[in-house]
Amino acid sequence: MAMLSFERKYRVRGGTLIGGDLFDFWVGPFYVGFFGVTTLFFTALGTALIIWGAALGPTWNVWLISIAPPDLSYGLALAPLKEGGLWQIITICAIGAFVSWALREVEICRKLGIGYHVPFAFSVAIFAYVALVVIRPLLLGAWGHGFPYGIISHLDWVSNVGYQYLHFHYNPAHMIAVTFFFTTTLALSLHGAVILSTLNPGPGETVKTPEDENTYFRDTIGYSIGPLGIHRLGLFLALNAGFWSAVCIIISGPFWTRGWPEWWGWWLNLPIWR
Ligand code: 07D
Ligand code: 07D
Ligand code: U10
Repeated sequence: MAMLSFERKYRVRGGTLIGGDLFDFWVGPFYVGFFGVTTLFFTALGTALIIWGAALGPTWNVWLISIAPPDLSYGLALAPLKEGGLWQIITICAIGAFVSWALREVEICRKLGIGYHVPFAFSVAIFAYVALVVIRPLLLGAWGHGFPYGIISHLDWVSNVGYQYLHFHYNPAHMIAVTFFFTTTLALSLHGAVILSTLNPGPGETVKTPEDENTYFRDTIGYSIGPLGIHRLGLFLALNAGFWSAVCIIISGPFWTRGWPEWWGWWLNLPIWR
């Protein structure tokens, strides 16, 4: 079915989680919905506050603009706007916008009658962000442990926090997360490549079948996971990358305060070596 006639067919009322028919309409290609409105509200407010924070700061250089969280001495209290309070409200707006976006995705899934896989996947990204700016700061007792909102400054934060634990590569959950990230790109490159090789052959050649895809992998590595399986695997790998990232930063500080290389002492202390 052509895209435009398909849209006419499915663009019907219903499936909303909240608000009934009130915002159940489209503007151009965009579905609006109650959560579209809340997305726009939080995005507009958050962006305006970032621009205000930038105006207070020393630079308009887009790479250097940075909105810092409050000093550690404020603990878990609210800080004055110019001393981290802005960061706190921007964080609320960011979470409000991300969660609204996920719920708008849910409403669109309900309209289409498809599974909730996409909003579920986005929820894992939101979880990683919340781990950084809410869960870990709460466990450490100060909002000052969140990362600053700036393009270069957030890189400085990652490096500084990494070196606080001497050698972040020794964090076992970071190892698992990195491995999942790498495996995700391997899986996507294999999948993209095999699909193009069969479905987009040279001029004059015929399009091949999923059997050819299966056979290719059976011939090379002895096993094919299949056309549905590769998508399950891809989602599994990608969600684990985000999930273990959240784990690796939540345990750094709240559950392990020394350098990460030292964590591996358990291996040297195994009774079998004695
Ligand atoms: C391609 C989808 C499109 C999204 C894009 C990002 C903004 C920010 C805001 C000026 C894959 C849009 C960017 C809206 C502008 C202001 C105030 C997604 C795609 C194009 N980072 N990070 C980047 C964010 C964290 C790290 C780039 C966000 C953690 C490292 C971009 C978050 C840690 C490097 C960016 C976030 C961390 C980057 C490219 C939130 C650990 C890089 C992102 C909300 C996760 C790379 C200069 C990209 C870079 C980079 C955005 C969090 C580490 C500016 C929105 C604190 C090591 N990050 N980041 O393509 O070039 O994502 O930095 O959590 O090297 Mg970051
Ligand atoms: C948090 C982004 C969420 C985004 C959301 C959406 C918008 C809208 C609008 C485009 C999680 C935002 C949307 C704003 C945009 C439009 C229109 C994603 C998030 C909700 N590391 N490390 C990781 C590697 C080192 C350190 C994760 C590799 C060093 C610290 C990943 C290497 C030291 C932290 C990872 C390496 C160090 C991490 C990041 C190599 C520094 C974290 C991915 C090859 C000296 C962070 C939860 C992620 C983390 C993290 C990879 C090296 C420190 C596994 C490959 C040794 C402190 N590192 N790292 O989490 O786990 O994405 O955060 O050397 O905090 Mg690391
Ligand atoms: C996949 C797939 C598959 C496909 C696919 C895809 C996965 C089966 C069939 C999809 C994949 C791709 C297309 C490939 C490329 C994608 C990526 C590389 C991922 C990264 C994507 C991007 C970088 C694009 C990001 C763009 C976004 C998020 C759109 C932005 C949208 C808006 C701003 C509007 C949002 C709408 C809302 C909230 C609803 C309400 C709407 C309205 C009221 C109308 C519109 C209003 C506006 C535009 C105003 C905007 C105002 C804002 C934002 C406030 C700002 C305020 C200020 C003060 C500045 O598997 O195969 O093929 O295709």
